[in-house]
Amino acid sequence: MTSRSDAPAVKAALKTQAVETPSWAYGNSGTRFKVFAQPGVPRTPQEKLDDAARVHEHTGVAPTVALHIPWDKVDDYGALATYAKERGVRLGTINSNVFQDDDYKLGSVCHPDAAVRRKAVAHLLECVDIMDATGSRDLKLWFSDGTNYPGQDDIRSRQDRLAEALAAVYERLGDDQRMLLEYKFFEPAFYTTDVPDWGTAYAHCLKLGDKAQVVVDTGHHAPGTNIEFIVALLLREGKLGGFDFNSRFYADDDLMVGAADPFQLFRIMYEVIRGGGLASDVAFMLDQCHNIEAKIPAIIRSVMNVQEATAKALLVDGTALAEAQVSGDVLAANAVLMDAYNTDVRPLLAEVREEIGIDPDPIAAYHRSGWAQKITEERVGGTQAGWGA
Ligand code: PSV
Ligand code: MN
Ligand code: MN
Repeated sequence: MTSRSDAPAVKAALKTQAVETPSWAYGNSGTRFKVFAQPGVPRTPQEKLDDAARVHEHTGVAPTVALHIPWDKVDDYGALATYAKERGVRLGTINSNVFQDDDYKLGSVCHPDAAVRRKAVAHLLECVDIMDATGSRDLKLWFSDGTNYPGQDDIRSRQDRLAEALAAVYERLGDDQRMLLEYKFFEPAFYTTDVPDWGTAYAHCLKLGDKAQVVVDTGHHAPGTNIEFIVALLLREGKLGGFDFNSRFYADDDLMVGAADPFQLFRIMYEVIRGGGLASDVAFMLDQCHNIEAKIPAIIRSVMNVQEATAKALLVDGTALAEAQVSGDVLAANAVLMDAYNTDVRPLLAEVREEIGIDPDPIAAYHRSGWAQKITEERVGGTQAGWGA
């Protein structure tokens, strides 16, 4: 950990942080009540990459883009990777989708029918093929599997089926590839969910091996859950693969990260730094939907929110904190954290941006760039992000 006077080290750490943006955040999205279409949204995976390249250009720290298959289905993933590279970004995590087919009404990899399970596993294996073509390191697995009523299916058998499917996919991973298992406590299933919490994800990943890691989506916990504790614990066990960042007021709201509770984001980033997770393989991904706000500036804002929380966490005076903790000075220890949290880090981040040769105000720079006008004129009939498509 750095001390407060260690500005060059703080700046260096901020320059190396990378935030992955999700392809689906660039498309139209909404709730089950209404999708409000926006002018200029991407019509193709390539156009999503064009937009992601703007986010990277203006923030300097968003070099990769997560894909969601089949929302981003193309014939040639190698060509898509080249397309991304030519625009200064790379393809990142491959997100699987075994939740939108009619076949998955009773589940995917946990479905009672072996034929449906085979179909789901085939999709997951296809995602690894795609990773081979794109050069992606991570496969993100989220299962909507679960039940709605007590007795609907056997909880233990479903865990057995899950373990079997995960093992098949794990086997297929290359040496440099990982699987990130995401948990979510409810929705769309309302009684049991087959991967509802970090403990379940951790237990499966532990059995599978080093290439299986847990991903923490910040919107996937019961209200009041201490997410930073989970982060600290998973990092300590070497099992934190990454984050799906977003914020929530109620459930899986998928709002801009740091919007609902910037203090929580700071506490999470503090534990990341404390556990050595900043300069490691932990993936910092966004998983958001911009239902009513303009998408590209919202994603830029989200990246900046992650940076601000990170900067504040880097400013925690580790020496003073340790002294206060050892001496049992509860108030002094808390004050050290709050001092860092209450620091206005925007001037520091503006300097960081100038030092890497970008505009100190990414949102203003985006608005000045004319990109929004250009895509509004050129793109007619943008697609939905995938939800409800
Ligand atoms: C599920 O709610 C989830 O968080 C998973 O990561 C999905 O893949 C993603 O949403 C899609 O937005
Ligand atoms: Mn997620
Ligand atoms: Mn979610």
